[in-house]
Amino acid sequence: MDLFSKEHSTIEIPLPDASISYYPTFFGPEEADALYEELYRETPWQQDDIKIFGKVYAQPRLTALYGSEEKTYRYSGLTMYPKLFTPTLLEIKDRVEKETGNHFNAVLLNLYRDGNDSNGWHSDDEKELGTNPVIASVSLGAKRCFQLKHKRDKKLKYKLFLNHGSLLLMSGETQHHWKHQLPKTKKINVPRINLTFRALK
Ligand SMILES: O=C(O)CCC(=O)C(=O)O
Ligand SMILES: [Mn+2]
Repeated sequence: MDLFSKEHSTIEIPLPDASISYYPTFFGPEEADALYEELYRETPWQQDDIKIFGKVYAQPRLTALYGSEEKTYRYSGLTMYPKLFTPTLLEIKDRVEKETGNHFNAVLLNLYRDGNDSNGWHSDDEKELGTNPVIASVSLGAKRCFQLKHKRDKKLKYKLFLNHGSLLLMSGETQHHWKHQLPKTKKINVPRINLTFRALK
């Protein structure tokens, strides 16, 4: 076994009131390329409307929800009904579960077609996720900036660039105290796929 294998390098993000680990090379480059190609082509991407402060907008990205059961997921005035996990998604889920020791029964896929697609400030704190949800987020494709800000202490901010093939794990009280977003950027004109594994109660 190669103890120095890059695949196992983990970076603990040193933020107060949060528990966040980053695995920059969770999937090797070839594997990440193959997963990206397959998910890009095979996923039935949809663009839903969301409601923010009573106003309806088209979501600034495409999404798909998969799960092992028929549990619905509600956020921003939208109710999503999962499709059953595909073999590829089950394989990714298995790898994430083995590495993190957590169990997930749903995954939300996001497709950011280019830098004009985004995900605004939010916490993953919907009631379906229970208290202290664990969110495991896999990134494929374009390297995009992921930002975090503390809910009360406005001085506390952090940003990191999520690599092709990386995993970001948010757990503990992170969602109580922090918001995150994926801002628009003029610098990127290629797609990124993100998979956020979740445990719906
Ligand atoms: O695309 C990302 O990295 C973040 C996705 C996200 O925060 C979400 O789907 O809740
Ligand atoms: Mn989120």
